[in-house]
Amino acid sequence: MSVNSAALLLEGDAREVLHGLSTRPKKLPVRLFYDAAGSALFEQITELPEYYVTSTEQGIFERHALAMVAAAGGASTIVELGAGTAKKTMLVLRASLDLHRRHNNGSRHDVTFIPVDVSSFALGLANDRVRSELPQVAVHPLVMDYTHSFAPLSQLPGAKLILYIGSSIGNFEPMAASALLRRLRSSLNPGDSLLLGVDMRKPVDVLLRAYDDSEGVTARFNLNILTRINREFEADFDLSAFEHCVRWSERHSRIEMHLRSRVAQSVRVAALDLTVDFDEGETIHTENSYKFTPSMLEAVTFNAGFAIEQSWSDERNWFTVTLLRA
Ligand code: AVI
Repeated sequence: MSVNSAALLLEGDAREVLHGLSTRPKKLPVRLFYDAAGSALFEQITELPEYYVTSTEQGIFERHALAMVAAAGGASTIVELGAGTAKKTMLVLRASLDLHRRHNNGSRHDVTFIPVDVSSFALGLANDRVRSELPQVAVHPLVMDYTHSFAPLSQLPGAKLILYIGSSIGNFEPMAASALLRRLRSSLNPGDSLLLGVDMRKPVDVLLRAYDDSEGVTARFNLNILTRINREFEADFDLSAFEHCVRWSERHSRIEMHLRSRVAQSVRVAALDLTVDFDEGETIHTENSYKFTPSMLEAVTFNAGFAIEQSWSDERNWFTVTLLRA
């Protein structure tokens, strides 16, 4: 059977892995990074001094969370897409509680938090953290793949504030980013708003260091995708025969992560009945991380039907949190 007809019989990850390893340049879907080991490595990345993304965005929330929540009209339901360890979210929830306390004399469960993720493990962590640190907040985790549908969000009562932070939108190509935001917008009601965190362009050496850190955590994060394919698709990738490789693409305004084959080699992926041949130096493209200019941000959000209401940034303008209205 040819690769193309075999691909028709497969679904989801299997189909994409087969397709990605059979095309040139080779590629793998970015979501495969986030198994338990990959998610733990990503948490380590967020603590690295070189990975300015998390600390810079955190600083913006520390300074402006109250202004953000007030500008969003004091929505009492806060939805977070992609539940992380919720550090920044805690700042928004605290600000929201503050605002409600001032207006409603602090009645219990004024604020509802809905973390949304495909991983129930990630949701469990977010749930535990919010419940133990902010017992006044009602938490209702929602297991959902928001890259496909936002339909359940339109059923939620009352005005909502959606958080899509951490520059996760930067891992989508601009057209796909607009399409995702457009789907999100169609599930919002009048009065709902979106806080979107995006990473901005900055000196290339800063970007390269952020994605190729001195401790090699990002390299391990990148290589972990091969460990996952070995486990889930019975492959025999030898991790020592690949190296982490980071490039800046000026044309696309994005950081690219690749895995470069150190030697000419063949890799067997038994579960897909596939043999993958690599030339020496050939790469698998594993991730794009777009870095925005103000006009890129405007285009991506405008194409999704959103209007930018207000933006907050750090003093270096390295990161922007934008409040969008449908
Ligand atoms: C999740 N995402 C926003 C991260 C980023 O910066 O693009 C993923 C990441 N990849 C390598 N380091 C961090």
